[in-house]
Amino acid sequence: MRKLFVYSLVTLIAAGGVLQSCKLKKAGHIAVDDDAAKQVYVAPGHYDEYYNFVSGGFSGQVSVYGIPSGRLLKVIPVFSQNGENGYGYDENTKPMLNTSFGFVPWDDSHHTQLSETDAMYDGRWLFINANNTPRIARIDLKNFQTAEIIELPNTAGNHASPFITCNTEYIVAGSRFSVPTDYQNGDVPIKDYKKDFHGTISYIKVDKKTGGLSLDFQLALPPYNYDLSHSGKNASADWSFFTCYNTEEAHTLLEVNASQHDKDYILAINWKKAAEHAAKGDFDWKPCKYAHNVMNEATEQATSEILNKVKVIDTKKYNDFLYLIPCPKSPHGVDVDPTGEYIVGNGKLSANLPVFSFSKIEKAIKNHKFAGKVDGINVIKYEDALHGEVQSPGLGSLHTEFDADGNAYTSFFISSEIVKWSLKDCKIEDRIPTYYSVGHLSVLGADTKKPYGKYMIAYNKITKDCFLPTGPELCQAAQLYDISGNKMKLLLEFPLVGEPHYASAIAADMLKPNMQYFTRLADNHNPYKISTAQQARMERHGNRVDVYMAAIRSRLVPDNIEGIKLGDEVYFHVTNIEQEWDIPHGFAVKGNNNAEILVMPGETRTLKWIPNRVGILPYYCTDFCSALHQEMQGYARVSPK
Ligand code: CUK
Ligand code: CUA
Repeated sequence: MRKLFVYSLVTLIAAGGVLQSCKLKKAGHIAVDDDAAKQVYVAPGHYDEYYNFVSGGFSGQVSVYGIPSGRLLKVIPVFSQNGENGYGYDENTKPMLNTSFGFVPWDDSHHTQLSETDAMYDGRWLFINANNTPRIARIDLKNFQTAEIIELPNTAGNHASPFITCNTEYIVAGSRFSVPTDYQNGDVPIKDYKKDFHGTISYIKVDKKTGGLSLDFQLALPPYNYDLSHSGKNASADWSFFTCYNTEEAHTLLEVNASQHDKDYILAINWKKAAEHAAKGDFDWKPCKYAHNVMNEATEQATSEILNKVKVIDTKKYNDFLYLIPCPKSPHGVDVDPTGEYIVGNGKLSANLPVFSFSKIEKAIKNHKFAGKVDGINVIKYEDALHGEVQSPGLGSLHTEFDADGNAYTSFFISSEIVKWSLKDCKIEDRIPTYYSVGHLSVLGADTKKPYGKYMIAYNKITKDCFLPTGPELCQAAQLYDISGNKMKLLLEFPLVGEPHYASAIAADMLKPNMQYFTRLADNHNPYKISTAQQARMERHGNRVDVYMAAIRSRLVPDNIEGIKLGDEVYFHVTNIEQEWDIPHGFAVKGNNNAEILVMPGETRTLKWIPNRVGILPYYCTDFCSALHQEMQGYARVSPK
């Protein structure tokens, strides 16, 4: 009977989502204030105030928008090969996509996080997760390039990731899918889920100076789905919080079987204490395989190594640092407010929105007041942790963000709206529709202790009639709201790349002073670099041919290459010897079934070519770089063996 009820609730909610998204607005039917255009118009010669780093979802990349204009400034390739600039195709960056499974050309990225010092952005790095083949990437904000990628062993569905602690001590990552660990025999019947499957949470250390990532330790946990995470601030700075759904431990028909429990959990972890256990030796070294890829700045060449063991803390044995807090009903996001006191659990299927109090949680722990234990982990009573509930705010709450004035903003996927409420008394203050089905929100700066406020962006899943139709496949949409007054105001709608999940925004003034405009040739230590056109040459070693090529307006040197034979492996090492900002050169050779490349000033990039046809194959610069760009061409002669 209960099952039937839950099933119909789920169906109803699913249907509700469809109904809502079919309630199409008609072009021109949304009221926007007369001055909206003025607020988002950035005139030629002027810049946007914020960079907005938006996860690309199934594209695997990060896109960078200017706010308030909503203009797309750049796509930063991270977890997918990128046809625009050769990332993942050229010999220099290919190793960035290596994993313990081999080369993975495309992944799914969900959450961005900016590095912080004292719970404020410091403008150094941006982190993002790969969901499918579990990895975390670090992007260097001085050149907007992916600098490092580390794979996570014992993990599947790296979704509760990469959430950082407030001095960027650790990146925290939780597994959405429980699986047999890498050190078990994985060939087990799936029906033995409860016995043989495990959840894993990882703590990845970030080097203070270099940003370098290293996997410090992991926690072995009950087989729930660890969906999302957030770190504490101020009093709660030593804590990270995770949502757990599927506490039913179901492995089939999750839409019904994982919706049975009235309450699932928020898992609160004192990471400082956990790290002390790891330092004390309260762990087992477990064998596993995972990749660590690093881009060497001086040579612009990536290296990839496979590591083979990790410290795992068994939480059945050591559990004086983690606690479960009941949270209704299949929670998605868990969000900590700028003071660090309030923790919001976004129950997707829950009627009310619970707000927990960190000081109350601390008190319950101090007084050893628990409702019982699950898998050795103490459970705090719902009422003992609860600050209050926002009553019937909307349907399908996913994520909550905060401004600096004690207000929270929650996204509701099913009722397609954003609800603003007050943290202090959990009273609803305002609501505004989204077009359509909002996922994540970003109140600019909301994950610091002092949000910028001013603007909020909704990242929506369904577009329908927002823009001119483009056939069956539509881009997804963002909406920009003014939140400086009591009422939220819609200002702008703009299209996105891939699927936006979480996004981070930083004041542009913070990044501009450290921006690197081009590589000085003297700082380029790539072994295949040449510094002048005179150094251009071709070298043969067996069937390997190395062409050291210079690109400069408006020549490719050498421009005639003879002596290549069928069966050769040809490497074009193209150095762009320009020493001026914003003069890239491209390089493509006819019929190369590998790739093309794009080379920034002062850099060297290597393109591999295995010619498979006898004849004259032209090559040329693919980026219009001067009035004589069309003259920037050459011929390669391929002869029989
Ligand atoms: S998730 Cu996408 S709407 Cu992957 Cu953060 Cu919630
Ligand atoms: Cu170089 Cu066109």
